[in-house]
Amino acid sequence: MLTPKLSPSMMCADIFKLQETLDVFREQKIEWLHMDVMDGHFVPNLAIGTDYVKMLRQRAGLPFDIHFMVQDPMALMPLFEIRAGDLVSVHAENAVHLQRTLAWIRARGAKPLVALNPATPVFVLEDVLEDVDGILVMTVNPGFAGQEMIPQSLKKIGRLRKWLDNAGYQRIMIEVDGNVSFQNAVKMRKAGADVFVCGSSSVFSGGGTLRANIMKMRGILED
Ligand code: S6P
Ligand code: MG
Repeated sequence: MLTPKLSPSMMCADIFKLQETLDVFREQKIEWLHMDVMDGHFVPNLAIGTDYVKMLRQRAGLPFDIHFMVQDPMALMPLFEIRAGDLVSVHAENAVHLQRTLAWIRARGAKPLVALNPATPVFVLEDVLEDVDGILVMTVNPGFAGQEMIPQSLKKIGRLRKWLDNAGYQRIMIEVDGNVSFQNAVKMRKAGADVFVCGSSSVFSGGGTLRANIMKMRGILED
């Protein structure tokens, strides 16, 4: 099993406390910052634009995990300065030339991931396993923070982990996104998840300070 890693969702961060938030992330050695890019077409919402990402690049000093929930990723990805060490996810549902898109991401030195909506079966990945470093399993329907995890997601994570391991792809990480609460994170980890998108259900919840919540999540996942 790969070491658990955290990717806090910047869509859930308090913009009035960004400096403080980034300081805590660096101090806590957060692995990636999760950026939800939404175009109002692929999902019924708009989120995180190019200027915001650019501004965060200048201040963050941490790699990004950019999740493109957009109709045409090839048209929009070049507007974001993708860097070596970033994770970049594109959805399988609308990718006609998925392999080409993944190769484009890899050519920029970033780690390509395919994202799957809750209703998308894992077998669509069969012919791109060589081209990815991870699979992002959506555990809610994408578009909004603050939703409930779809319970059958846990079985899907388990099935995917088993399939990847049996096929010799232990290196492929499974990222989980959507209602990764402290409670759900334990179940997701048991099922085989490696990267945890932490949003309003955990690190940005009102239940504790940001630092305390990150430490709690690390503790839970490392047990
Ligand atoms: C949802 C998006 C996610 C959210 C995250 C928020 O469409 O892809 O990355 O930002 O799910 O976290 P939470 O804990 O509110 O679900
Ligand atoms: Mg996301």
